[in-house]
Amino acid sequence: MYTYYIGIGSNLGDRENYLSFAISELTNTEGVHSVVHSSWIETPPWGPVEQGPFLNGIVKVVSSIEPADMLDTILHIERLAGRQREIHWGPRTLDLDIVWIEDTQGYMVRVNELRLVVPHPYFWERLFVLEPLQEVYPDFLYQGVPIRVRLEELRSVES
Ligand code: A4P
Ligand code: MG
Repeated sequence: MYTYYIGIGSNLGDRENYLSFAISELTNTEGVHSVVHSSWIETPPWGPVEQGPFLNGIVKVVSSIEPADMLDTILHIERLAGRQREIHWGPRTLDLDIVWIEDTQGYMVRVNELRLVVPHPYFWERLFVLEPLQEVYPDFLYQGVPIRVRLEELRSVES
């Protein structure tokens, strides 16, 4: 069994509807035991592409699905939401990224494959990931640093 923390985002069309759609698809996926999500937060676009604001959150999924199959599951849900891959880091109806995985003992699961890298490479730099992650996982630590401390650092750089 794994616990997945999946980053979710949308900045095209009816954003809230795409996020709800993803939640119901994940909930109805075979091998998924529970789905809990953070609140949705509106965030300014991060990165070099000029685009509209995102609605972001984190979805916590407990599941027996193996990581590579979970990637296929989320890519399938993105396609169902009409996601087209055009611009890297560009606007999207639905983006699902596996941010963090733990095993049953609570140990982090690392994946380093061509198709899948976990922890997600930029997650520790991104307020739009860490703010909702803190909501569903307040005791989260990365390399010994509590998420609350990291958020303070990132917020002080931003302001
Ligand atoms: N892939 C590798 N590792 C993973 C993983 N941990 N989770 C591969 C999911 N996929 C992973 O992804 C391309 C390929 O990455 C997948 O086919 C999978 O095999 P993609 O979603 O098509 O490409 P992308 O989204 O353009 O790139 P990427 O790196 O996912 O972009 P990001 O990092 O998601 O950035 N600003 C705000 N405020 N909020 C956002 O949500 N998102 C982005 C996109 C930019 N700015 C943003 C936001
Ligand atoms: Mg993505």
